[in-house]
Amino acid sequence: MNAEKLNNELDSIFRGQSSCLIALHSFPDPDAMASGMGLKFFLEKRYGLDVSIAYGGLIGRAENRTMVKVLDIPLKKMERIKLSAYDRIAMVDAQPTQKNLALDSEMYCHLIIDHHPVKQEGRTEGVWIDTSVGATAVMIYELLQTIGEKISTHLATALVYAIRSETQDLGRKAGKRDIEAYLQLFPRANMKYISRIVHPVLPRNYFQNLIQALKHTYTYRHIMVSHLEDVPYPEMVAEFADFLLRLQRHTWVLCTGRYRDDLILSMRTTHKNGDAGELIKSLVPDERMAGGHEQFAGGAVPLGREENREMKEITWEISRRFASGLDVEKADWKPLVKG
Ligand SMILES: [Mn+2]
Repeated sequence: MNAEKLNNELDSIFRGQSSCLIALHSFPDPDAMASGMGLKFFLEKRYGLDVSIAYGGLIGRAENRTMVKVLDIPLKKMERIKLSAYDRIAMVDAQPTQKNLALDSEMYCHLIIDHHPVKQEGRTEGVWIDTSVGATAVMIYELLQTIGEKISTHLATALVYAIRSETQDLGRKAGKRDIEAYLQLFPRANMKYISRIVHPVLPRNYFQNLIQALKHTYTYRHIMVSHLEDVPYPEMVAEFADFLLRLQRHTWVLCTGRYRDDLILSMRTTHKNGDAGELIKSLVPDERMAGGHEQFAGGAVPLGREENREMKEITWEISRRFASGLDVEKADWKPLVKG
């Protein structure tokens, strides 16, 4: 399947309809938001539909909040949406599963566009999944090219930022198509907007969270673990994992943080052929709740009413299995910072 082929299929899904809801995963990232924006534009132009974009959870990360503000992305909260008011439902950068919270898992999505591995085998109609690109935004760009409509500065900026943030400035899992889309969109994007998004204003509690996180970070040889306890928003776990991976001579990091009823896990490695996606599956009780690529992976462990003491036991057991998965038995963890 490619954009051209999908475009032919779309007629039977959308022609004659009047509205569509685009569902993003909960806690949407730049790729999800830009993809939603791009698909909205496509459906409006090609089928004259009334399109809303909705997400569950919240947008916590300062960069993502700034992106919504600067690019004026029209997002609605899923809880305020009346699903029956829409003729069609589309999902981008995610697939309907029990765990994406934004939609009922029974809900039928007429269209799915995603670059993550297939979560539910079998269905082909209205589904375009392509794991060979670094971002869903690239697929959306290719789809937009099939209709030849002029893309606005806001949309071009969103897609450019999505590709660069999802691939760490084209350094992580970026291939030929990612680079091509990026270069073609780049002249149409607004660099002042991008700069504001990349260097967002930070709330005071960001620094409190940072010091808290640093105090909970331990190292042993080339491995780091950090257990952030309660986090104000789930993406903070991945954000901090990316940050820690910059420590010299350390090549693997695992971060955990508790958000509501889940312990969120985020793993990173500098090894191009590391197997983070496989290793993280061995750390969670249900391997369907974890996954990723060579260098980055994420997962979740559902929690009960654990007290702090039990939480410590759980997270240290996860650390032990993480180290053991990297052939380090009996790690003698040392705090990263003093005091
Ligand atoms: Mn994505």
